[in-house]
Amino acid sequence: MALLSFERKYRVRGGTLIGGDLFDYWIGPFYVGFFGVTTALFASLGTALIFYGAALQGVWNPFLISINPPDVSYGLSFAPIKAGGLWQIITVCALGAFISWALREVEICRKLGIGYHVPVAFSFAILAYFTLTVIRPVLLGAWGFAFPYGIFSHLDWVSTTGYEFGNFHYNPAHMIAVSFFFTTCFALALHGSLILSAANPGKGKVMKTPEHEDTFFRDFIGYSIGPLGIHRLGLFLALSAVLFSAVCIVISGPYWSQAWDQWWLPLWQLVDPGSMTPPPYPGPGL
Ligand code: 07D
Ligand code: 07D
Ligand code: U10
Repeated sequence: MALLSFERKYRVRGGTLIGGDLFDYWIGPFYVGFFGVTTALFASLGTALIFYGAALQGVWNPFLISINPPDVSYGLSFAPIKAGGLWQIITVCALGAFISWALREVEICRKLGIGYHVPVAFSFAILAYFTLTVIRPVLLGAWGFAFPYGIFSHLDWVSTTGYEFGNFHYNPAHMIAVSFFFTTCFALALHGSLILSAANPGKGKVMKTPEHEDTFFRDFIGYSIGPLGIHRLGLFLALSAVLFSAVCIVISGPYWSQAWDQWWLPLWQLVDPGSMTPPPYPGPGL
């Protein structure tokens, strides 16, 4: 069925989680729904407040706009608008928009009768953001530990936070997350290239079947995970990457507050009891 006639057939009422028929319609290509409206409201309020913050600071260079969280001295209380309160409201808007976006995905899945894999996957991204801006700051006792909303300023936060723990690469969960990210790219490159090699063989040539794809990997490494399996693997790899990212940052501070290379000492001494204890990390900049 051609895509446009399919859309006409499936675009019927029902499947909404809330609001019944109220927002159960489309605007152009976009499904609206109750959560489309809440997304639009949260996103426009959040964006407007970022512009308001930019106006307050007189900064209009898009790279330099930065809405900063309150100073650590405010702890977990509400801060004045110009001293981090704006960041707090924008965080509520961002979470409202992201969660609405996920729920709008759920409604679309219900209309189509497909699984909830896409909203489940997106909720891992939301979890990572929630960990950075809510869970870890709450565990550390101040909103000031969250990252600022700015293109360059959030990079400064990642760098400073990393060096607070010496060499952040020694964080074991960061290692696992990075390895999952690398593996995700590797798997996508293998999958994209394999599909194109069979399904898009070039002008005048006959398209090959999934059996050809399976046989390539059986010939090559003795095993094929299969056409469904590779998508399960891809989802697993990508979600694990994000999950371990959330873990790597939430343990930095709440669980471990020294340089991360020190975490390895007990393990190191277990493997080689006679080994010298390496000197403690000398601190950033040395
Ligand atoms: C390609 C889908 C499209 C999405 C895009 C992002 C905005 C921000 C807001 C001016 C893959 C749209 C951007 C709406 C404009 C204002 C106030 C997704 C695709 C194109 N980062 N980060 C970027 C965000 C964090 C880090 C780029 C968001 C953590 C590093 C973009 C969040 C840490 C680098 C961006 C977030 C971190 C970046 C490209 C939220 C750890 C880069 C993103 C809400 C995760 C890279 C200048 C991209 C860069 C980059 C957005 C969080 C680290 C501006 C929205 C705190 C090290 N980040 N980031 O392609 O070039 O994503 O930075 O959590 O090197 Mg970041
Ligand atoms: C948080 C994004 C959520 C996004 C959402 C959607 C919009 C709408 C609209 C486009 C999690 C937003 C949508 C706004 C846009 C339109 C229309 C994703 C999020 C909800 N690191 N490191 C990571 C590497 C170093 C440090 C994660 C590599 C240094 C800190 C990942 C290297 C030091 C933190 C990672 C490296 C350091 C991290 C990020 C290499 C700095 C974190 C991915 C090769 C000196 C962060 C949860 C992620 C983290 C994180 C990779 C180096 C510090 C595993 C490959 C040694 C402080 N690093 N890192 O989490 O875990 O995505 O965050 O050197 O906080 Mg690291
Ligand atoms: C995959 C796949 C597969 C496919 C695929 C894909 C994965 C095998 C069959 C999909 C993959 C691709 C297409 C590849 C490219 C994708 C990427 C690289 C990922 C990154 C994507 C982007 C960068 C694009 C991002 C664009 C977005 C998110 C669209 C932006 C849209 C809007 C701002 C509108 C959002 C709609 C909403 C909120 C609901 C409906 C609401 C409206 C239309 C507005 C109505 C508003 C109200 C009622 C309230 C009033 C509010 C107002 C007026 C303010 C509005 C404010 C705004 C901020 C808009 O595996 O198969 O192929 O294709």
